[in-house]
Amino acid sequence: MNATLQILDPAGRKVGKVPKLKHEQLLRMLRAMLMTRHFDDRCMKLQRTGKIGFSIPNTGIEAVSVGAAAPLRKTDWIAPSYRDFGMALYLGVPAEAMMDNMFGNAADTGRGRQMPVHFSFVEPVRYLSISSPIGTHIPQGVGIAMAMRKRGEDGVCLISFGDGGTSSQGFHSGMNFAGVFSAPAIFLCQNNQWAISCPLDKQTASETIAIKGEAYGIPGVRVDGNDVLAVYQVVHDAVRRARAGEGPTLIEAVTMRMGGHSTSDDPTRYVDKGMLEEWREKDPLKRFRQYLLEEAVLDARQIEQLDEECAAVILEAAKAAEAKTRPPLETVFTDVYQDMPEHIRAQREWCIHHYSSRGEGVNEKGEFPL
Ligand SMILES: Cc1ncc(C[n+]2csc(CCOP(=O)(O)OP(=O)(O)O)c2C)c(N)n1
Ligand SMILES: [Mg+2]
Repeated sequence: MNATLQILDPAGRKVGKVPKLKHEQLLRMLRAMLMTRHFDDRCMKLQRTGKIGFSIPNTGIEAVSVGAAAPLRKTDWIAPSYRDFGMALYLGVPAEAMMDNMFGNAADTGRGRQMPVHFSFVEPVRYLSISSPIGTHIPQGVGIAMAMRKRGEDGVCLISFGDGGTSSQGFHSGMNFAGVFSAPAIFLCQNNQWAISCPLDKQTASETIAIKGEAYGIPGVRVDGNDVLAVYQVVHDAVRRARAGEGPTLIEAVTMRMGGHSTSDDPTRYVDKGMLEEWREKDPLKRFRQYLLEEAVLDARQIEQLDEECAAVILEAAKAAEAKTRPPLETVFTDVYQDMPEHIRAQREWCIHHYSSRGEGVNEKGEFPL
């Protein structure tokens, strides 16, 4: 069994070797974790008040996403899971761009074609479009890593997935290929104990998820996923190995999904209250905050101010995204072909004519509604 790396215990006390990080970096990590929690909270409220259709709770797993994003460079790639708000927020994606996706408005990079939470960014981070099917992005991420190597770049690809994702065919083929060809990939499994209502002991008979690396010739590391410094350290080491051509690493970040699977789920039907209480004590934000206070990086008032500032930024982002127009009907036909084939052009014209003739507000440019 793999030992679990911990640097901060649940009370925020140092129990391991602390990575050398500047105050600005620590602050940036705290800010991204706070932003993630507020983004999550705001999205839940927007969904419960009928303003957006769907969201994916991220509360409780902030340290995994932020700790894993922190060692990356802008030229690296991320093949994310849908529970990775913190990666985008840490790497500088504006909250408003993420809210544009939540509302599926005209400014959304996916033009409202994807579900909410299915972000896709090129700038300021190479963030592969999120896939709903579990595990399909794992071999895609390995492909990205191999492509960077073949081009002579020293980039790496961070591939993030859940405990349920390890039962997918994509996990097997991705890990196997990466192991054989030493792909510069980091496999980050966010073991949050559940795959919707399926608990970990029904997901796998393996002792740990990290141990699965052995079958593919890939080192497996287990880390406390609620300890942002420990996650940073193991991902930092894995990135260094991948960049140096030493091959991939499988990381199991042990954490807990503190909310439902999605806004369509009722976890009270299957998650034991006692289990939630136990994990609430291990809250990643509480722990990091305590550490920063003890190290005098920030005082309580500064943390409170930062928290309020993050809440305000998220609220403004939501308001701005809500106020934007919907994507025009035309966008159903754009972004696929550079030169639109004749049969698609004919469908486009039929579509615009059809909705205009029903009085459903489409102008000749395909803008909808008028
Ligand atoms: C191939 C496939 N099978 C089933 C589903 C339905 N589904 C959506 S999320 C999910 C659970 C995934 O759990 P896990 O990988 O642990 O990620 P988590 O949601 O816990 O972050 C399932 C079964 C799907 N999206 N794709
Ligand atoms: Mg899970």
